[in-house]
Amino acid sequence: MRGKILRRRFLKTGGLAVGSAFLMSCEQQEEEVKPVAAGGTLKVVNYDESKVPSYTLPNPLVMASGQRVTSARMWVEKRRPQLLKLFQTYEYGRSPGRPRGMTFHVISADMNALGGKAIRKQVLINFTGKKDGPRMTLLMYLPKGAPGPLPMFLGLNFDGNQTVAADPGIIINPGWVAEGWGVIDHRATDASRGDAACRWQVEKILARGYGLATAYYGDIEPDYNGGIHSSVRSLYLRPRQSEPAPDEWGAIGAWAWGLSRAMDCLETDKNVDPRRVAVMGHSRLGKTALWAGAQDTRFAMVISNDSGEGGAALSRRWFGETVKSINTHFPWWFCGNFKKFNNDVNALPVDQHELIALIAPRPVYIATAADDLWADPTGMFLAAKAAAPVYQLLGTDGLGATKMPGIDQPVTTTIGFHLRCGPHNVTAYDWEQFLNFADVHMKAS
Ligand code: GTR
Repeated sequence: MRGKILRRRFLKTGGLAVGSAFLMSCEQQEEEVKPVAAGGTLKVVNYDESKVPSYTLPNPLVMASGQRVTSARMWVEKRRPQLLKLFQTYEYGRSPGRPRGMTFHVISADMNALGGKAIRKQVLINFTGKKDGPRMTLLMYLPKGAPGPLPMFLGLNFDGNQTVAADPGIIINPGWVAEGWGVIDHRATDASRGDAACRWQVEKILARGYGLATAYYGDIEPDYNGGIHSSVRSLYLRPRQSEPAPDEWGAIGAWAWGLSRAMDCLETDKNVDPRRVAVMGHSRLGKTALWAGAQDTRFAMVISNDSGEGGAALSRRWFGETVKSINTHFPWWFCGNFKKFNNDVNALPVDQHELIALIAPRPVYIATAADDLWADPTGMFLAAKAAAPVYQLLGTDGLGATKMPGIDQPVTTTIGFHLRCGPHNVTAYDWEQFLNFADVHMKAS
């Protein structure tokens, strides 16, 4: 329940605070609290561009020693591993690799799904191969009759695979899900089928010649404080260890790990082209998609929608959500060390433009929404822009905009970007841009 309620509550409170101009420094801001209707408290948020204090971003092309990165080779061999280690140590935590004994079993296949437009497969991924071990179900749709192997979008969903399309053949997730439409006592019912269909646009994706693979993020870790004990993370706790060490993975690390396990599975499917898999996610799962793509270079493309703080938005920019706020409200998302920067974000050895840079030279698309100020659309654009020198060093065109593009004016250079009109969500418009971007950068095998 917690995950969904918090998600909704914060969107609301973030919205209520829009327009509040508070003349104060960052330090003062952290001390201030403002009561909200839901009965909780919300740190005062800055939504006033003129109040953003100046900040200096770390240069992705300068080594920790101060030495400049002057070649693609130096980036790949020296700076990239250094940055990856910093993100692991201070923000998302270290994750384990592929577990031994993992198994994939196709538990359902339909060659005539969605009125004959699709092939639908459901694959049980058993992470340890043990009978009672943790598992996730990967739902796959492939366009029927399209010449394969096919390019794919892969993303985690919030409420169970059955919410992705109103397709009676999708297995209803039997585990804990957040309260919401068609959910009774944290168990999904038939009524939840297709509840998130507008966020997935399955038919549109298939009609454009792409497949879609998705799994429920709660199969990897349910999204609440203490969810670790029903998470794959608990498999890796050492005897007498009840919490991960300060540099070990949080829930975002676990969800990203799950995406890599889904990729392990896709690699075994003859209908899928594993060199053309785009990892996609929205909001907290947009943060997850970036972290998955940064670590796992098998993902050919990364699409991050409204990812905000801890995603594509610059942490050092005081606008919308802050590091302190996210660590306070969602302490299980990041690693323990990240909390050390709650009151001194400028001491963070990295910032989010360097997360984007870790994906280079692979195409990355940063989608934002004009009313989603909590996620700081400008901060996401500035991060994309500050990642561009790395993309250019690696021989790509970087980001084809020097100023924030207008509403609904997508940019489709190797770093892609758009500012959609409207609120925090994934819409048909967003998917059209993701598909256009994929057509430019991933269509040809
Ligand atoms: C918000 C959170 C954001 C974003 C969002 C979501 O409450 O503050 O960072 O991730 O939830 O995932 O829906």
